[in-house]
Amino acid sequence: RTNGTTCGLKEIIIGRCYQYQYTNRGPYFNYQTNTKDCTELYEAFERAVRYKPFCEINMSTYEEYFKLTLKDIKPIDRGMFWSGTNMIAHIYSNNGHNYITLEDTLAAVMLNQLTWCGKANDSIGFDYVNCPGACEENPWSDVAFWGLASKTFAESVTGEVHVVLNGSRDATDLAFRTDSFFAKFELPNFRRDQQFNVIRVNVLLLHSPDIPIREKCGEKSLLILEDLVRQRGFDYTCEDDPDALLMIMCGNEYNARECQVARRILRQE
Ligand code: NGD
Repeated sequence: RTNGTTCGLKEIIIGRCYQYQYTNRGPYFNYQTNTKDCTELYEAFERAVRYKPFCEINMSTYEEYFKLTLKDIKPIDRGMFWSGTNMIAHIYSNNGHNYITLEDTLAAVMLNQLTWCGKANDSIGFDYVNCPGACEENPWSDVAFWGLASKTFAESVTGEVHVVLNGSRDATDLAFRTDSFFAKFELPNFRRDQQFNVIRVNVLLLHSPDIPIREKCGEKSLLILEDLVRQRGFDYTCEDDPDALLMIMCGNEYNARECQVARRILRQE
């Protein structure tokens, strides 16, 4: 990474928080119960990172931030996770109207796609020129924010859970990678208590139109995932290219050969 802290970090975070809470609200928003003070949330974030060298942070750095922003949500049967399918999964989740991904929560909306790193002995306290990539002496700094975001979100979901995976990644990058955020921070943190429980993990396995299929349900890395899911006591299902998701993919790749059939069927009178 060669970029520094995003210009206007504070204004963007506070603005996104207001936007999320005061313009997006609707009945579908019942997964976040109370309205929060945006300045207070920004200050919790700032206390965690400002003046602090990037390589000295870890997951506990952000504990207070996520306690304030993410601890009170409870997606029931609507929690959605993704790996290698960022864009499609979010078109499908539809800002929390349909499913709820981490990125549909206030905690993640405020920081998604932003870059930041603290700077010690500095009046501004953020480095706007350059943020380090991974730190050799502290691999946790790199995954501190999104790792704890993933863990906290995974602990909040109950009932049915959906995972959108990519079965068209190239040979070195399987649909279920054991070093992904999903494998390291989400799946291991699904709850299985008496009243607060994940019941079933449903895999939605996507294959990009006209791209060679690497893995289908029941093959290779999907077998590893199924094992892990069942070991933890959850039911497991896997579906290749569910219609709703195929339509989204074909909406983006209208001219793909594999989308022609769907188009003809749609146009039949
Ligand atoms: O080692 C890493 C790394 N690996 C992936 N990514 C990484 N960022 C690091 N700093 N260090 C980033 O995560 C990269 O920008 C990818 O675009 C993104 C997702 O990686 P992907 O597609 O391989 O899937 P993962 O399983 O690793 O992560 C997606 C799941 C999903 O269920 C979200 O709830 O984990 C959550 N998530 C993780 C990382 C980042 C969300 C984000 C985010 N909103 O930026």
